[in-house]
Amino acid sequence: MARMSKIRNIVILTGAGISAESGVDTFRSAGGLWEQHRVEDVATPEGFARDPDLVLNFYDARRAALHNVEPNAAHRALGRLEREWDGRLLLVTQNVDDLHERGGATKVLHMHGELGSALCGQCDSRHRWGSSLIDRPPCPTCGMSALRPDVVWFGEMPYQMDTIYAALGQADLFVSIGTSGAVYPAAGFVQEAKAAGAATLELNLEPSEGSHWFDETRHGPAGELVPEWVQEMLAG
Ligand code: BJW
Repeated sequence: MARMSKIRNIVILTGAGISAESGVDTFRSAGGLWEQHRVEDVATPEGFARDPDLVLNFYDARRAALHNVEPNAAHRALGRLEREWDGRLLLVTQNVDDLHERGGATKVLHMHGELGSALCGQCDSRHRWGSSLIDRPPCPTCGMSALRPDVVWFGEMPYQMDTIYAALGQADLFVSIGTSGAVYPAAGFVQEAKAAGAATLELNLEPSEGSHWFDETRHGPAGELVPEWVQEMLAG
């Protein structure tokens, strides 16, 4: 990878493709979640208002399914990079699973929220949450039965955008892993990083919608590409 010796600050963006080899469904691939469910029904505030049971069941099932999956070589490689990289590293994920953490990463920014968290629609408090929401448990803070999945739906603001844009503005290298580049603002991060002078690298099974923005693209399974790239970075 070009300019490796000058790289100190790395920003990594991951998407559903990094968890595909763990058995977690992606969204837009053949047979993916958006072929099984209408996005308007399960990933918008309007869909939740229309049919909360449908949405709560959808996320309860996905939360429960996390018990049956394990991190793969790509998650573990990023955990290793966090431990061994002596520059700055920000790992931003669009994923709501916890496979980065279980793969050894400790500082993960979940910009689209987490299945393991519940958000109170009444008082806005957020709570670690491991069980189902369909029976309308009370919010631990305000007591109202108003908990929803703490995930970011279309039309809602992703989490910690100020932190992400600040890191992109100082990045020497931006790496996008396993994301289709179909959803903003994440799809625009490569352009932000480029504007700040960062080198940009895509690691994805196939060319994403934004492949042409990257200086370098490598195509193949994340479970192979990510450990190879991490090894290159740590070898200097
Ligand atoms: C592998 C692999 C392997 C497979 N190895 N790779 C018009 C233009 C521009 C923007 C907009 C617009 N109209 C509306 C918008 C904004 C909207 C948007 O982007 N819409 C697009 C559809 C155009 N965005 C928003 O609304 C966002 N908020 C926002 O903009 O706030 C500002 C605002 C606030 C208020 C009012 C107005 C504006 C919020 C977006 C929220 C996205 N939420 C979801 C659901 C989260 C919860 C859940 O998990 O259910 O997030 S949607 C879904 O897509 C999920 C993902 O995080 C996200 C991205 O998907 P991802 O990760 O890229 O997965 P896939 O399946 O698409 O791709 C997988 C890739 O992996 C593929 O390329 C495969 O090839 C690859 N792959 N196997 C390596 N083994």
